[in-house]
Amino acid sequence: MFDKILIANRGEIALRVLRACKEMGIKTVAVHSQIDRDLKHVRLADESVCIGPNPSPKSYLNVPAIIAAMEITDSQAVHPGYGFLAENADFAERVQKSGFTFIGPDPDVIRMMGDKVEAIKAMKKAGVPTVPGSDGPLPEDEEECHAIAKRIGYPIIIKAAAGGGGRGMRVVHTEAALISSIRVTQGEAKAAFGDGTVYMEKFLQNPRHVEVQILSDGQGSAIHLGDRDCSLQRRHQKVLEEAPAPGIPQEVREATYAACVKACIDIKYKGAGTFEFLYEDGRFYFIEMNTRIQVEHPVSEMVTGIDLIKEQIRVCSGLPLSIKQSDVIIRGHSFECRINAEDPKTFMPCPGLVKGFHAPGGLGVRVDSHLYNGYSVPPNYDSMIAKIITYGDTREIALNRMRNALDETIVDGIRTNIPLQQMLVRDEAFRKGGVNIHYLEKKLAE
Ligand code: MV4
Repeated sequence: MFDKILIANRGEIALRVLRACKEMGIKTVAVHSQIDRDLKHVRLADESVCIGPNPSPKSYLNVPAIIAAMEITDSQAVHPGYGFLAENADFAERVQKSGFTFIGPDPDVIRMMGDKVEAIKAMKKAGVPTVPGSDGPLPEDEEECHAIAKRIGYPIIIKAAAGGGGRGMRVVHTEAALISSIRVTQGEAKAAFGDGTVYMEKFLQNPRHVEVQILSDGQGSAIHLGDRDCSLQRRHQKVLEEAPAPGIPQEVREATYAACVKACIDIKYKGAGTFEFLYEDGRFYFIEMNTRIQVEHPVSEMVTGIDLIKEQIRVCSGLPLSIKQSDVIIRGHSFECRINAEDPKTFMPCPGLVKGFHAPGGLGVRVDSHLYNGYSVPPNYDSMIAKIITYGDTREIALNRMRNALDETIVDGIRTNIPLQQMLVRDEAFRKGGVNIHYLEKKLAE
């Protein structure tokens, strides 16, 4: 097992990783930008290193500074958290070539999943259900593109191979709009990612976003930890997540899990990973794989009792998983509300001084947050300041606990999206379960 881990992130996830390290008896190194010197995890870490000025490219994305910090602190491994360098194959490779361990899959696996065309190809080969599509990059020839679209059937969606997470996509409803849409998407993809490769899929009109959590040791063993429903989102930013996804037939889920586990073994996946699916009319359709720990991982931890960060660290140190599939029992229900420092109506970020923070509590309530009284939310980074997670034996109990937890939370001094979350947990359709990816934006438009 590692003796010392460097945490290449900030905020709540850096604190989450630090807590896992402390439980495992692993020493910690925090790296931070200038403005982040008073972050909670920096105070709690065994050592800390300032890696640069506030803008992310000069600090949390500054690869030479992070590698240098690993060298001077004699760290053995780096945990990237989510965002920043978490899915950067070149970073993972630089870490390896410097003689350290990247806590995540191998660079070539990160690279393959970063190319959505390659990812879909690998998953389809492993038997994971995918969206009917071009099964590869679109050809230059216009007639061939028309033929592919006709075979799939309109509406279709053009996606950038280097995109993902909602970047570089365009829906096409008619044959007349096809070629210009392809050209515009190619141009945008080239400008945004340096790669103009695009592919085509059938556009699913009213799906849910359901994802499967996996853990894999890269040595032939992989397990799943069930699914999460992340359909409540705005502009591709998730707002409220839950586990398990409500109302999905057990045999449909089990078949999907089995395919995900097989795919992990096929590609020698190492660490924690998420298969993203669209779920419509009783069927799963793979769209992307995320090779990082995700923001919403706690809801899977709550319904399985498994510490995903500790398992990530274990398998990346070369140990086998501490649990086998038969040890994973999905029990009860969990919700997560993301609390952002933003205006609840305009969604504009609202950084500033937190004069008072009162966290909710009680049975089945978990708060993952780096907030404290007197903390100042900097304007330089993501506006998420806390995650409130609840658990209950039933969906209704967990949801009522969330309603009460939100009602007792106080964040004084800055505006937050708590009023939006309070509205959502009282929403009739959401309380019923199974709303689709368009529900929140439609409701906000009303
Ligand atoms: C789709 C789709 C419908 N059909 N693909 C958006 C984020 C990226 N991960 C994939 N996305 C979508 N891909 C097909 N073939 C609809 C979306 C989509 C979406 C997906 C998940 C959660 C929210 C979404 C909001 C708008 C569009």
